[in-house]
Amino acid sequence: MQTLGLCGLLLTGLLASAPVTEAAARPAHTVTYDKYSLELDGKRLYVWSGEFHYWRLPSPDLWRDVLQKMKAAGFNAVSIYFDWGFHSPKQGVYDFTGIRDVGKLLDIARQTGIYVIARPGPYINAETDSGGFPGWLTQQAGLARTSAPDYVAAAKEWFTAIDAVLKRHQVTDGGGPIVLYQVENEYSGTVLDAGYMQALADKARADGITVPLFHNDVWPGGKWAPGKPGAPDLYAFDGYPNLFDCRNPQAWKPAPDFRWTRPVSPDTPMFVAEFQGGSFDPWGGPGYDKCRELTDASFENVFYKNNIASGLTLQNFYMTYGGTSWGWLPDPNVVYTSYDYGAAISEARQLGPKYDEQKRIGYFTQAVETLTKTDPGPDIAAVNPAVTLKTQSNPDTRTQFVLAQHKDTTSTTHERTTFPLTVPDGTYPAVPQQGALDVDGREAKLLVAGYDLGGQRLVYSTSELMTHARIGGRDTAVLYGGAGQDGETVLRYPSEPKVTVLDGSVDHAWDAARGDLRLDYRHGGPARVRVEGGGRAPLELLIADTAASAAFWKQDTAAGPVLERGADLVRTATATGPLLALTGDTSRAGDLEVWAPPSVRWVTWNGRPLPVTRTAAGTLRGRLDGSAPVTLPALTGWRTQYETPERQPDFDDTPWTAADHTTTNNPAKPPAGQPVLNADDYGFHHGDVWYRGHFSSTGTETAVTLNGITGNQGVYSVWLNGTYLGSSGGGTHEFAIPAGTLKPDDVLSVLLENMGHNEDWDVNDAHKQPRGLVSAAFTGGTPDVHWKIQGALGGEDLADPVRGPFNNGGLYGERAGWSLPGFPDRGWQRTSLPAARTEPGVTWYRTEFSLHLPAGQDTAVGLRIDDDPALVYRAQIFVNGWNLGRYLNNVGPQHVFSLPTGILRADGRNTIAIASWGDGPRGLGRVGLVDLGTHRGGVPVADVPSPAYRGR
Ligand code: IPT
Repeated sequence: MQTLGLCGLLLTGLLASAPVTEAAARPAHTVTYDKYSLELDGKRLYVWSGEFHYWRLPSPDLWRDVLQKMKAAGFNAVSIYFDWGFHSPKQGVYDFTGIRDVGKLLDIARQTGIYVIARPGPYINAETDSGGFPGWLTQQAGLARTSAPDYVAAAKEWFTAIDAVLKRHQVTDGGGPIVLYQVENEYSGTVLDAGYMQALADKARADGITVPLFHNDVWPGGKWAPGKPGAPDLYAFDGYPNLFDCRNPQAWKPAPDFRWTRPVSPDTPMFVAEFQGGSFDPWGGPGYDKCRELTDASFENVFYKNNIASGLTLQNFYMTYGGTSWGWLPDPNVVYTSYDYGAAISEARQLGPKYDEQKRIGYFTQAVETLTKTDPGPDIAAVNPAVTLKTQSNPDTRTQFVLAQHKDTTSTTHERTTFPLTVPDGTYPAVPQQGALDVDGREAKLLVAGYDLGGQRLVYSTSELMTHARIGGRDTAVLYGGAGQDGETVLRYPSEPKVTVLDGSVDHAWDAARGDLRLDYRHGGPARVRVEGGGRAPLELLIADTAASAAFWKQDTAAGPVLERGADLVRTATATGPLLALTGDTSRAGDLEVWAPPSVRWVTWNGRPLPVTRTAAGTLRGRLDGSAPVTLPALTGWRTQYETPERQPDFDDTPWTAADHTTTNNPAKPPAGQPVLNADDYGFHHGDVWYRGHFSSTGTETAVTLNGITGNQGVYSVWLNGTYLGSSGGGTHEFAIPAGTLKPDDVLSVLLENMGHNEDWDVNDAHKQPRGLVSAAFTGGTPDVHWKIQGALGGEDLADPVRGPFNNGGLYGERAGWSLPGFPDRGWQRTSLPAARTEPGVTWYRTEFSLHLPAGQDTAVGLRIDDDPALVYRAQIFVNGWNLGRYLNNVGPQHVFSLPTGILRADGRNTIAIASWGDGPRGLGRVGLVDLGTHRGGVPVADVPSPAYRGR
């Protein structure tokens, strides 16, 4: 073995002369398609895409982290909803700066080398407030998602704004990443307005969108299939076969055979725009660990391969990174703050078995080009009738793809079988010829046969092919199968080749009559076989068990493809002359082995020289460090302050808005004789809202009946002249007026939590359901009430445009800057947690802490609240002024809140402010920081601008 030294000077020179990746003028490309696949510049593409929502990760540098992790797993595309409401606090006002900088997002996607499927709605659903509609859209008379002129004008306003950014980032228009554009979303119900669909498509085209347009049908029923009035170019559908009940994570539904959908749109590729990547989880739900179990690696294995074997060549997984519905982003009926979704990449950006399985299948789709053009073939009868063998084959090359699965895809039994196989290379009556093919529990196997693997001829393999590449003149392939399972690989040669088993135990036999080299083995971790001579280029087979296969990474570089084994993640590889620059993440120290062209002699890891030795097998091997330990500080030094001054009759509400509208565009009208109280009518769309009703009582009033609409899990609390009357969970409630409470000039104070607007899935304006008070009636009198209303400071004219429309509601503390860093809380009382509640209403808790997390590492930090679930209270968690969590102590299930780095200063001072609302004995339980995952590596993360308190 030879140790390769590295000259620091030379390295510096190489790095300095590294080519600039951004070409000055980026060439335009074509995106076309036929019935088989999408084509880029005429080259077929298997689109293997993951869904990611930048608006659920409010730290732009972390967008790069997520996209690099996707790219490293073999995704060649990312599908992105653009959330109208996230960008538009007010009609005519659009913000694409800071955490809303979608131009930056699309640049990062391009730099990462991942295509973008752009989904700007206007309606997106997505378990978010109003399904992505801005709050101001509640004030339209016309039915949303139809040709109603007010709605269409607004939708066009949004397209004008977002398309101006998107059009500059199309692959067709200067080499940007966008390859497809979706209009509307699951517009497949009872309202189907073709004029509206056509108007959206026309608008996108008028705005300069030149990539193909598509729509995602809710199921493969042919809604908006090409040729129908209003239909876009491509047809796509959605599929969530295991549905959304995470309480029963083992209750699988059968895997759908989508081959029947071929005639639905016969001339466009089979395209699933959303296929289940996890599940949402509602308030009080079982939590995302259960959703991850419902859609675990075995689900991906069985269902995603089944889709491939149905002929689908565009697949997008919803979600691949879910993120956080921070602030008031969640739709109240379906989700809470976390949108982890049980996805392959967790909310805290951690990778696990689901990521590994995506990678195994994803690498396969990207390595095997013949997969992009297949027709269904006849099923093969397995000897074991519990196993079904479906086939697809490429009409040009006759490569066969054989999906071995349980006849009942929900089955958990262990089946073994052999089967007959006919490929252009001949007929094999029983495959494998030794041992058997295992279908063990919830697994499926997608086998490839009759395939030109680089310079080799693969007759068949009962191992699955993860990837292959020609590296340094040698075909290198990674095969895998379940640990301990039999594997058999047959390769065709003109003459007998030489077989060398470098690692592991592999039997080989030469069938001179056929020219078959047959390798038999058990999958383990991993075997390494060299095949040389025989009239073909040399071959190296790396035969791993499923777990061991996850350690392989592959990238394309200017010097050709490279392969690595080791590390928790290899993000990028850049070859420049003899230098291979790798970036990636490690948690524990371990070896990294690199398969690279012979020109590569030096390796850097995260910018530093990595001493490597050349192994006997000709690869390079180095040792990577693990991460340094991280200690998070305990949260101490809490200060507390009760607010809720609005309950007092002498509170000055003169600056508040008079809630005196007598008419409204909103379809919900107030009761006769009462003013419009819907908070949305007054521009207060998100979070908490206060009402103060001034009236002159006669002294005979004994009760007041209020109707407050909060959305699921909301609350409102009522005070009369400073006396607490009680609270309601939303809806109509009668509050008794205790004797002696009335005065000549009375003030009824109501604090109401708007949990968010409903989605508009059914095209019935459900998002327009009022939020706030809708009526008030007294018993024993009919006083005339004059209402004032106050929500988030400034209403639609945001007081805090940096954090945006979803960050703040109208709590006194929010309006007074108590949530912000730098607020002078020195006068507040010191407290420790858990803390008792002193009065019904809202009490704040603040503290600061410093973090000095080790440089060059990525620690995902969470904030954890724990308390007795019998105690009824709710809290909003502000970190450096950002509302990163809403906690319902008695409802759950969320106790750990992800604090994205960038918002959380990894090296600096941080402020936590928690506003707790309740009328029980507890103000706030125990609060601490938790390490949700630490790796050496990561991406550079700049602090997100977080304006501090400046006096109000
Ligand atoms: C589909 C929506 O298109 C998507 O926005 C999201 O809501 C997803 O579901 C569920 O997370 S609708 C599906 C329930 C048929």
